[in-house]
Amino acid sequence: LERPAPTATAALTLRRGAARVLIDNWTGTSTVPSRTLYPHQWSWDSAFIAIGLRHLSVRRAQQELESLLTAQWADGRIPHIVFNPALPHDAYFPSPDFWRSSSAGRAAGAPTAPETSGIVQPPVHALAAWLVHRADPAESARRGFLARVAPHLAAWHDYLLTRRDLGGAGLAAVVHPWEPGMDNSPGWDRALTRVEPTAPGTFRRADLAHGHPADRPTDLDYGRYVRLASDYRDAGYDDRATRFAFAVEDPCFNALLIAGEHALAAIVRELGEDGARHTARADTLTRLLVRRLWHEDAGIFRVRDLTDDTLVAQDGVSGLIPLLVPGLPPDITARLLATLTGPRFSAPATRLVPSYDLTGPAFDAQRYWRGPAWFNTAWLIHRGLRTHGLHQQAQHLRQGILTEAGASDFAEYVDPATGDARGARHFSWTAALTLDLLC
Ligand code: 9YW
Repeated sequence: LERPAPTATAALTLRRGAARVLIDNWTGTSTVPSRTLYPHQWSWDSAFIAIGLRHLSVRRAQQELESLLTAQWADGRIPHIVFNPALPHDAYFPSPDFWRSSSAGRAAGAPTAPETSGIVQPPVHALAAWLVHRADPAESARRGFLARVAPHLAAWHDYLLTRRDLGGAGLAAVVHPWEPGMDNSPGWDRALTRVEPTAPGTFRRADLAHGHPADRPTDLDYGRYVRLASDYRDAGYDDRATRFAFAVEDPCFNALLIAGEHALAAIVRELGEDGARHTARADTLTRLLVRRLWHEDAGIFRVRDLTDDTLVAQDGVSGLIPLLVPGLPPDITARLLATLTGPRFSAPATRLVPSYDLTGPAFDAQRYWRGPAWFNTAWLIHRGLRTHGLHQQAQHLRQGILTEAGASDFAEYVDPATGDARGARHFSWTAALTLDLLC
């Protein structure tokens, strides 16, 4: 049975609870995803967090994004983690002395401080910056917010569209399972079989001190993550020199890049310039996304494994996120909606979207990105449904997000069938996106 939708009083309680999480997780310059599990600044988390924070404090939301941008590398990449220098090195693994950005990343343009990771995460930042601006355009203009962030956002997208066009067709590739933000998704399994794992005894996982092993990636996954990251580091984080054992084109990552290019077009128009270059890039990317990643029989976008140029036959929530793209051909939008509401991705009791096909061979309701429902992907799909005028379906999903976020105490992820909380609680993007849907 579906849980009832929140009443007005419940909505107020939910709003207060979400605000409390964001206040407690604020460090003074940015927000940690979780006080226990993720005590530094994460790239796409900060973008989602800013989208919620704008309803509490526009200034704080601006600072969230701008603190991340101060760690941008000279080659344009925005690193996936910015480390808090006040914390001990063993607070999170891999730590700054693993990534060694300020030395190993020097040639690629890493800052001398702060220390960062050397890989990236999905480009949600331009969309976040635009939404933060829209929350209070006058305040944003007074502080010159868009004028300051626009060049950084353009350099970030340029990096992805040039250095990361590893397939040579125009889409951006990711080179580590942490980059698409869905660490152990079954979509990477095929490509990861080629990666020789680093021996488990040579590193110590900090995540298991705070997370249940059954909710987290396995030691074998971690061995492979460590191997890929250390190979990239040892090649100076140089995208031309590294021989990538793992390189894939991910639908969610590229859909967010398209949404980001549309946002960047709006940003530069707001600054009185011509946004046509970004709109044209968004249109080209949309065509490429369909041409390279759409799977007609499966009715969903799939991951392309660049090593042998093959679409991977594993379907996950990443393949539904292109709903976010405004210029999607209508027949594809209709097929995506059918997949979203069909037996593979609909979880009627929670109304949320599982991270992996409920009927797929690798489905695991508990383990991280192999089945559990996440709130950021639900928020993106909600936005996509609204983009295409599918308001009834959007409202259904919104109710699921609000109900389950509250019932799970703002969990990192939940069992899609029962809503049982998994991973961290008081998780920042769950709170931020709840707040956004309430406002
Ligand atoms: C990790 C911080 C990050 C998210 C990712 C999520 C997880 C880090 O946590 O990755 O230790 O595995 O998969 O999307 O940004 O919340």
